Amino acid sequence: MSNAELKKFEDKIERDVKIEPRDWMPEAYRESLIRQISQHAHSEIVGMLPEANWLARAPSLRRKSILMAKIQDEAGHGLYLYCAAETLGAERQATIDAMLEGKLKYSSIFNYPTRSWADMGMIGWLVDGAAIVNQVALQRTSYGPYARAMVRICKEESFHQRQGYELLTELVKEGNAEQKAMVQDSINRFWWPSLMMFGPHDSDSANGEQSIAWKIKRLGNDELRQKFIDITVRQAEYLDITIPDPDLKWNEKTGHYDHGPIDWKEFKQVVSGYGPCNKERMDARRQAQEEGKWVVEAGLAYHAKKSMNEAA
Ligand code: FAQ
Repeated sequence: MSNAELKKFEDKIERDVKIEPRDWMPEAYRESLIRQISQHAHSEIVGMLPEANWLARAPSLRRKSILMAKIQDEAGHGLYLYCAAETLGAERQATIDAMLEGKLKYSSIFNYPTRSWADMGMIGWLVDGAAIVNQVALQRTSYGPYARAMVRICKEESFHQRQGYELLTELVKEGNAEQKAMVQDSINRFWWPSLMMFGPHDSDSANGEQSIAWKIKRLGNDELRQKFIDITVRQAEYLDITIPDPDLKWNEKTGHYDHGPIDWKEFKQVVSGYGPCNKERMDARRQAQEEGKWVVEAGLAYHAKKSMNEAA
């Protein structure tokens, strides 16, 4: 690395010029991007599992079509993101293997079970809602392919969030007491894990400061979490359901909602492999790898033959 190269990189970051795959970049920047982008990709793919659990039990054809389209979108998001990681030299199978071996993470939220139909609405409203808040900021991330992937992903996540909220609105406004109770039970289980999606407090965020300096992350974990809470409380009021946090209250001085303490012990347990569904999720991904091997092999063989024919 020459000083001139580093200076050029820092100058681009300073002027908000995107870093592109062929540009010189510090090795630590490249590694941190591979870490974050591939974890993000894994989250999209593992995130398909809790919803797939309800596909065969959707209450109507309309709901089933929406859910199927959403799950397929998540697969697409995973693919854009694996491609973005590949532009940095991360071989796709190697990053997938790293996840299966527990060396690369995926979002903690997908290690919780989906017990009722209301959970399909709750995932759309809260999980996709939290993902959008995070990803809108990532549209301005400093690495070009990641930023561009985020633009399209955010548009689709917005549909996901709305279908979830619409599903819940129907359950609480047109449903019976049992259906309304199902929505309340669902938010009781999903509220705190949704707040954990934003990661540890900034003071405990190992990568945060450097990622913000490199403009990989544009906002800190706490600021994003607060934005999400501020948006979501009003939406919960409209649904007439209770957010399970007795300390949640509007703070006139700060212009934000204060919230109670997050259970970081639970978070650590889930990200280190001991959440309610970690084993089930990884078993399902391993099985998919095994059963899908022939598809990958057939695709690669087709591609090799096509390239040979073109070269001939
Ligand atoms: N779960 O130093 P920081 C979606 C890890 S979107 C698991 O603050 P960083 C859409 C973190 O990796 C959900 N691990 O880390 C969808 C780090 O460990 P490492 C995915 C977590 O990177 C909806 C350590 O803790 N979205 O799924 C979590 O600066 C519905 C210390 O943390 C993204 O990935 C967590 N919640 O900030 C799909 C967005 N939080 O890597 C299907 C992109 C933290 O050093 C259905 N990622 N960790 O071993 C990001 O914005 C960042 O990576 C953060 C973490 C904000 C997640």
